[in-house]
Amino acid sequence: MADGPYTAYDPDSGPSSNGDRDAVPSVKPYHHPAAGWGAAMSVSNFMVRKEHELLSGTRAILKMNHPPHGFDCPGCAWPDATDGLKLDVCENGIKHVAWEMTHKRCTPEFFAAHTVSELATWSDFDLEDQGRLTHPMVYDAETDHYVPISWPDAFEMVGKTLRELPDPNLASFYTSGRLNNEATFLYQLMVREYGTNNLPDCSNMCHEASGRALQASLGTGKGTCDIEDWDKADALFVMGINAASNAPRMLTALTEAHKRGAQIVHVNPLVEAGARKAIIPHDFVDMATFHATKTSTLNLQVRIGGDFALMRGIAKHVLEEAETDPKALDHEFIERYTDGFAGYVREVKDTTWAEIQRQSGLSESEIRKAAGIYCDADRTVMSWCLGITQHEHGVDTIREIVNVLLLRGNLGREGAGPSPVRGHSNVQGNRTCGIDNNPSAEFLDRLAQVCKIDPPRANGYDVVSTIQAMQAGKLEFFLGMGGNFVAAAPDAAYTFEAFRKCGFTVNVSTKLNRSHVVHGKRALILPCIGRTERDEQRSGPQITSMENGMAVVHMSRGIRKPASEHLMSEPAIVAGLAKATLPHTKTPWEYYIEDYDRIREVMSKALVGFEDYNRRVRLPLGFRIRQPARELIFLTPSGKAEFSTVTLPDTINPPGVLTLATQRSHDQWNTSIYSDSDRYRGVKNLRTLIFMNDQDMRERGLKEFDEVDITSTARDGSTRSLHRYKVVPYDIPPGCAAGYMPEMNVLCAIGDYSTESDQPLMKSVKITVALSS
Ligand SMILES: Nc1nc2c(c(=O)[nH]1)N[C@H]1C(S)=C(S)[C@@H](COP(=O)(O)OP(=O)(O)OC[C@H]3O[C@@H](n4cnc5c(=O)[nH]c(N)nc54)[C@H](O)[C@@H]3O)O[C@H]1N2
Ligand SMILES: Nc1nc2c(c(=O)[nH]1)N[C@H]1C(S)=C(S)[C@@H](COP(=O)(O)OP(=O)(O)OC[C@H]3O[C@@H](n4cnc5c(=O)[nH]c(N)nc54)[C@H](O)[C@@H]3O)O[C@H]1N2
Ligand SMILES: [Mo]
Repeated sequence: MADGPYTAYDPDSGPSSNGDRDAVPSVKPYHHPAAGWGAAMSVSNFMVRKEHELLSGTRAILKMNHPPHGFDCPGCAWPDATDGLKLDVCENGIKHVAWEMTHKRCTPEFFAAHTVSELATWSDFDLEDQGRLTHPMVYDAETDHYVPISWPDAFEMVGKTLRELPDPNLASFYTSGRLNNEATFLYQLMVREYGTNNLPDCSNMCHEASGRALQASLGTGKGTCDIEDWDKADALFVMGINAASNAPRMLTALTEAHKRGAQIVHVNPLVEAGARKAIIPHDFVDMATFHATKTSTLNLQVRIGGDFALMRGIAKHVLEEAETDPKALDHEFIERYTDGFAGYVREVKDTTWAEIQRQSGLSESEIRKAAGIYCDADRTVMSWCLGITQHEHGVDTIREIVNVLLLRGNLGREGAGPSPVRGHSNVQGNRTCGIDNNPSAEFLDRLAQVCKIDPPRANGYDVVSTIQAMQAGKLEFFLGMGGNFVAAAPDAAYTFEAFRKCGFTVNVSTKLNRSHVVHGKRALILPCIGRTERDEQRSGPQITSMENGMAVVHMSRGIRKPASEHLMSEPAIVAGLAKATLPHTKTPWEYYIEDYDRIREVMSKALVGFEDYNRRVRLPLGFRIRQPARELIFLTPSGKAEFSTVTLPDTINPPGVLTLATQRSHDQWNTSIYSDSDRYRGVKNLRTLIFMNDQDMRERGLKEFDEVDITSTARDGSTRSLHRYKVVPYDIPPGCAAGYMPEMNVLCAIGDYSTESDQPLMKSVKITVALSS
């Protein structure tokens, strides 16, 4: 159990138990291809057994990712197939949709039957398993129950509180990455009209490092690649991504790349299922013949946090090659488009192979093999996700990835470039449409001019500083627009305590979660319609839009009847809150909600790249937001792509200390747990586990399924522990360990965030492991 009163994370009650508490844990290696029949079986099981939604579910899935009549998959941000022919869905996308379409309902009667203190002891799984929220609910401290409240009363409760706060900075407004563009724009407008930039979002824990690194190197905080670039690359580097679980449609790109002879290098401490072989479900011939395609040429099992060293090694190889082969470097590109090359060369030359091997945990020959693949390819795409970002040196590592790309001119041409793989389906759109606690002056100027408001100019709180402000008693109000803030955030004990100190917490949600049962002194749950559901307003059914991880904005149309007649859409909830909060508002909230075209009309004026939004969003494939760096226009101080020149940092632990990466199982969506199994890693019925290397186990006298205490030591010396986790031997480099979020967030100290990106260090928790007494 976790230190403190967090019984939900107690292995005795099962951290996320799928209801089958007697299920016996087991682990055995998984040798089957990713996707394929295993995924198909898992989907039908999930839909029939768990959600009883096979028929209507199947109908909905056929409309997924198929504009103009379908909705955008609320799963990951991987782009849709552009030919419109394929059944462009995956196992986890389908599970995600089925999760939203469940027949189960979490009603006022449910809340009447359970006190909130009781619910706080339930597992994350059990909370969400109550199904869709049906009514707005308010916390009644006297009875310790949530009780129904009308929408107007709920809005007024928020409005009155916000109107009476002496300083708008006493409130913070979180966004999870699912919120559509229209709701996002209205939300940030409301918050800025109210007077604060306290707009933390899930990006603060996710790809903040990518934005900062790409901004510094290239002058635009996004990747430059399209899905077509993935289709044309000769070499693909896939770093720190569990593709088969978290971006399964990437497997299509990988199998197709392999079939056309492209090289695929995976960089990951674990050899994940997506780095072996796969069968793509829409490839009917392969499905029928059980024909699996390889998805990897080379797997580099880097030490956790060793990616910077690996990239430095690749750069060193390229520079050494260039001594005999002038074509190893793209001299013309470097000369014309980049700045800082000479300084970078010095830095690389000063880094020894010995140091590169020590820091990366890879041998020189392994690194040279990857570098050889890179040098042989005319066009290379390098992609990454959380394995790269959630580290102290995330920004410098991504900048080193860009350095390597620049050496051979892999930018601004087909089949080449940096390509961060984003998480939530609209997390990129949230930033584009203004969710940013550090907004640029240009953005605010334009917003001020178009919306006739006077936005605040000071930077606001991000996720970590929001929690710290709550702890310090400096935050009276919190609104979560989607997501599950307390469970997703680092340092469960600290964050839970902070949340409970907050005067008033409000969550706009589809399902019951931890952020409702760990709550402020006053609390509201505002239930909304989901992506799959029809959004009817005065002018009729509305479309909304999202931006995928490759900057393509496209429309989505919900097709199902809302889960309850009492639900409101997210744009309408924002408008309701805004009207109640801003008595002198200049924004015509109601007018906007009657017809979302009117919101898009103003967005087309306020946001760069959204000209003619209403027409272009209805194009079959939507439209791509212009990326200057893709056109070799660099909005950097030098006007060129900037090499970063950083000395390779030392990230090796003292003896006895392991680095823990907290990550997802195959059967969860962030804090939403679908089951306690992790199929591709061969784990059944167990989440309170820690994957360890054999040698590290031997040194500690541990064997499989031994129960251990895991203790993390923060930079400030404070410690946090989890008890009686089961050890699972796994093929992971020595000195490294892995386990599951959100349970392990108990171990992530609030003060341990990157000095480069402010991101919590969720993939480099320093731990010791010992047999439980
Ligand atoms: N089904 C499903 N899909 C999802 C999500 C989900 O929870 N479920 N979440 C969504 C979200 S919000 C996001 S951000 C993405 C997350 O997608 P991922 O980034 O794949 O998420 P994680 O599970 O955290 O896995 C990180 C991967 O990095 C590896 N890793 C850990 N440390 C290191 C390191 O130091 N170096 C390298 N090279 N690799 C390392 C791990 O072994 C693991 O394979 O997925 C999105 N898609
Ligand atoms: N230790 C550790 N912690 C991590 C991470 C990690 O790798 N390790 N990853 C981090 C990352 S990358 C991310 S993105 C965050 C995720 O953090 P969040 O985005 O805050 O969390 P989710 O689990 O995605 O949120 C799930 C909840 O969203 C609500 N929801 C679902 N659909 C909708 C909808 O359409 N509208 C609304 N309003 N609500 C909806 C449901 O009520 C559900 O309970 O977690 C972070 N936390
Ligand atoms: Mo994320």
